[in-house]
Amino acid sequence: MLLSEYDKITANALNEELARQQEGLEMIPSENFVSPAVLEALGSIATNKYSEGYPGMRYYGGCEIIDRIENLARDRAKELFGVDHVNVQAASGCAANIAVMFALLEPGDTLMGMNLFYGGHMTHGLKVNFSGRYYNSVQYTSTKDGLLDFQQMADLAEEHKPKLIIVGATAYPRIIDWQKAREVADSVGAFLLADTSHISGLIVSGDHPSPVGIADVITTTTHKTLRGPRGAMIMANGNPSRPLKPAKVLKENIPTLVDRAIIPGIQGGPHNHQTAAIAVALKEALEPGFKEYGHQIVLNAKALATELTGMGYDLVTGGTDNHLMVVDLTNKNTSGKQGEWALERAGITVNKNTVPFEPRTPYDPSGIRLGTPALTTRGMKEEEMKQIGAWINEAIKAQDNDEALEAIRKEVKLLTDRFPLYPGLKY
Ligand code: DSN
Repeated sequence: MLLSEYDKITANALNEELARQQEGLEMIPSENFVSPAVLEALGSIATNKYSEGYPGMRYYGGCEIIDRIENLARDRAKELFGVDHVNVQAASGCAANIAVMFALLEPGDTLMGMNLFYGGHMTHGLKVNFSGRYYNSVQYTSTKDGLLDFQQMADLAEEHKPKLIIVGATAYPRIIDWQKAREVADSVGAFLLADTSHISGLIVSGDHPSPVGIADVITTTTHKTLRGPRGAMIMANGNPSRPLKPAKVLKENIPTLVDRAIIPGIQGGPHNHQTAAIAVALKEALEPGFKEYGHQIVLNAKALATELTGMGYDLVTGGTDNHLMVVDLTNKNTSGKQGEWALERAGITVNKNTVPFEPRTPYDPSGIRLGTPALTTRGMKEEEMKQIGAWINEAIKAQDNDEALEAIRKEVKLLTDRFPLYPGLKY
């Protein structure tokens, strides 16, 4: 039975969400739109199969074809990023990072990562996260200008001697200097984890330097700038032992340690429909057109940043070099929460975000975070960014004026109608 016949409530909700995605401007920088081919693989019968283990070493029968799919995803990722080993089974970014910690650390060991409220991530050692409760977490922040503070990182490393340093961000608009992070890690003999979740698509397009050959281990989600399904990958150089034997915590054993951390460490059966969709997304990322896509994400972000700065908006670090920007709304007499709400009613989806040295609270912070990956997937360019910048300004100024916000929403709809998303799709 078709979904629309069997469960109208769910089908209708999906149709409403489809309309929301089609009619609005999706500017949360960690979101994107997968291609119809990725969507098809994600909704495929591969979800029916259990396959705990790895290709050629499964705990279940009937895995021959799933092995082919997983090997395809792994091989494409290896080619795309130029690494020896890729694990494609982590359910998502948090699980990928937890697996790396489980692989390299014992409970109580010291790790160091960027504080979430300065642009880092929960799994980089936030005290209320697994990474901050089961390990002794030391958090670095930023310079007063919002830039990665390598001097502070080096000083904290010297003082606390972390076994693992995590570098990577969810709200950092500038290029990350992996080499400087490597120097800090080497100064105390720490492992270096590069969390490239936000920027892996830009690494593929050459718009951000790659940490391959610098970091000991690299994680990425697959659904952000990489434009795949929800999922994650863990990459390292070297090859895992086969069969996966217990291994000492040494750099050369990272592929083995990571594979063992995923299963039997923290996960069971891989999500094979997700692996199939990752394989398709990686084929797309290997196409020459993906490089153009990455370049355009950055051109669009820069165009939007210029527009907003020109209208007096205060951007953390003064602008952007990548796919996102964090806008401090303090000088516009509003907060991140109010700004997010006003923009949502105007058909523009963003998320409230803390700014470095945040004086407010994470639930009602000073800023909003905006990004261009999803709009770029729809085909929008600098001209549209200029118009969108003007609408953002109007919506922020309108605050609670429903009529003004509704008028912007209508204009937004006229624009999004020109950039169709999933034509013909209906649940
Ligand atoms: N939730 C992701 C983001 O929005 O950046 C990070 O996990």
